[in-house]
Amino acid sequence: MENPEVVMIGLGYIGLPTAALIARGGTNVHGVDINQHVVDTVNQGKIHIVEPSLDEAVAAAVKGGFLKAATTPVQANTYLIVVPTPFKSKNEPDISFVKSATEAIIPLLKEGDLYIIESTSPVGTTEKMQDLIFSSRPELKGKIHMAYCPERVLPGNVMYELVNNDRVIGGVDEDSTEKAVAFYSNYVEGELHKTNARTAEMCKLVENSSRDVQIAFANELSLICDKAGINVWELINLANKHPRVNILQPGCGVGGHCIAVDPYFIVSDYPMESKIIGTAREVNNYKSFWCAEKVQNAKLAFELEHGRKPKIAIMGLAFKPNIDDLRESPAKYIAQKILQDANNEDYFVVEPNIEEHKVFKLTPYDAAYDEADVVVFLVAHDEFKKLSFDKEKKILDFCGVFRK
Ligand code: SAJ
Repeated sequence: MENPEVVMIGLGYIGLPTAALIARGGTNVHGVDINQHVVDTVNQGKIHIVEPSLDEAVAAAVKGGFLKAATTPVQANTYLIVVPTPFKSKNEPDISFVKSATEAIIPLLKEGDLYIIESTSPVGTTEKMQDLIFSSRPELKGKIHMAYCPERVLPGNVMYELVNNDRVIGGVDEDSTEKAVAFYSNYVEGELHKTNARTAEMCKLVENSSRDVQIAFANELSLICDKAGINVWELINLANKHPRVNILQPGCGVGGHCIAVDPYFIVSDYPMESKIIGTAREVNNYKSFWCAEKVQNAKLAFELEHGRKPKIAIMGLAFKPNIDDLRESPAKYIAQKILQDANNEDYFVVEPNIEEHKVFKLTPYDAAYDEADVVVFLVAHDEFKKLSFDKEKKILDFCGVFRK
């Protein structure tokens, strides 16, 4: 490809859809990934992740000659950093991928270029990368534009939300913000909100922390109601009739790659101040542990009453309803915990959204429900809601499948 205008570093869940979107508009995009398999797959016009409509977008972009992948960057005008920011040690964010991606493009930068980080990052990361760039290229001071612009797309709806969601765009100075806004306005139909880099970084973290805190409130209520002998689903439904109350739903914990992770980016940098955010993480983690304990107790109670071990159905492994994604899934954690404490009981593990699993032997949901003495609902998949409540069984409904 001659003269790519955009270099996209990181061709994962966000980078690849974004690259395809930009290329679809007729812009030459050079995608970079350290994984050769990813590079080869993309260059064949195929995809290595599951996301509706992404396959067509990538196929069209590659066929049209607008998207090409490689393991190293080349010179362009705009560089997007969309790499993972995992944890270093316990709950401390690791920005080394952002740093190495930045180092790879430092020799390529020239006057007028635009550098954007989209990766979820601790506050101050964009400024740190600015220092890193200027430490080896001081002549670029005041001559390049740098901004932070987080994505906020929902897995499963990425191609729509990338275009239609509002974006928050924060430059290291006003010119940078303007330049980044002009760039995104070519692809995004949602509103583009201008701010500075630190606020944009914090905004992403706060959005997911806010949801985590609200879910923790619901989970805390579920523990209180369990002791008080109150149906938490009915309670929340009634409380939400108040015109200014909107409580979320309790579950078996909080999973996924974002909401259970991003709050730690705040807590690790501001431990003294982020009391509620830190406690919410603890409450949501404890909820999974509590669910596993409840199953253990139900097993023992059944054995005492019936003089035999129960057959147990574990319903759902995904991190939320109606998806096949088991990443950071509390349901998977609980299933592992239950099976690890197993003692000759018969188990049925159910996950209707996946065909097979290398650790769990899967059983169809209706057969598992029919056979089991103890049924543990971990994820409120739509299939489960078709089952009728069987009062002969001990049902542990942690996610409100039978909430009515
Ligand atoms: N959950 C509950 N109760 C609820 C709602 C959710 O227990 O009432 C649980 C789910 O079961 C799941 C977890 O919370 O385990 C997270 O699910 P989710 O649907 O809230 O979020 P994600 O991880 O699929 O996507 C989120 C979204 N962020 C927000 O809603 C603030 C998405 O917009 C972000 O782009 C994404 O994180 C991200 O990448 O940051």
